[in-house]
Amino acid sequence: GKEAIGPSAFVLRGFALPCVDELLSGLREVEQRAAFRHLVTPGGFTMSVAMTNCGRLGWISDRRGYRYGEHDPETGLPWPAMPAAFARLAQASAAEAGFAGFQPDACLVNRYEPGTRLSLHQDKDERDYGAPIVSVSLGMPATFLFGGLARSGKAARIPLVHGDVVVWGGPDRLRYHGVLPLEDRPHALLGSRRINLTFRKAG
Ligand code: MD5
Ligand code: FE
Repeated sequence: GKEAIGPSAFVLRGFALPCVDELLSGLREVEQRAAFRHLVTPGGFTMSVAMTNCGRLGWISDRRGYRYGEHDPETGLPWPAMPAAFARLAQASAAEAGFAGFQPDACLVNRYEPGTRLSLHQDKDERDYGAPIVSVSLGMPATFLFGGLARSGKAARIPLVHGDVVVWGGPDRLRYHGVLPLEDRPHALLGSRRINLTFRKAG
């Protein structure tokens, strides 16, 4: 099922379920090489969501700003390669939503624990806003906030559960969005965690 949540944004309910085992083994490899960490914002706040990356480019934040880079600043090593199962799912999801030929070069991995949240923001650090963004939800459920092109105005609340995939493109790509503080509703495979894989063409 393809559920439109905007002119060019779609929820694909359960689209990741057939490949969850592969995604979780890919995730274990990624986090062994590039551990989850809490980034600091340019304003000096430590993010409650823990992050890591895979693929050629990784997103980071520090006191100097937000940017994509080829190396993990913690180790100096290139980010781990994007597991094949990640790339396949991202491409198939984009195609399902009408964006054939999506080839992400960046996968930001977000780890939420009970009480953590992502405040309203826009994703503006990528070079080409023409490419869609694909997000895969694993583990505990979350409430996604989907706002408009201005920070003010009210945001729709969209429940996302294990296996859901969301694709944003076109005019929806730059909408404000966030995630409400997570409730502790432990998941059978992931326990008290939510993992979100966010695929982008950043470079
Ligand atoms: C998450 N992560 O659930 C979300 C999923 C992030 C982030 O927001 O920046 O890491 S990606 C949601 C998203 C991406 C791009 C555009 C829009 C939503 N949107 O226009 O609503 O961890
Ligand atoms: Fe975002």
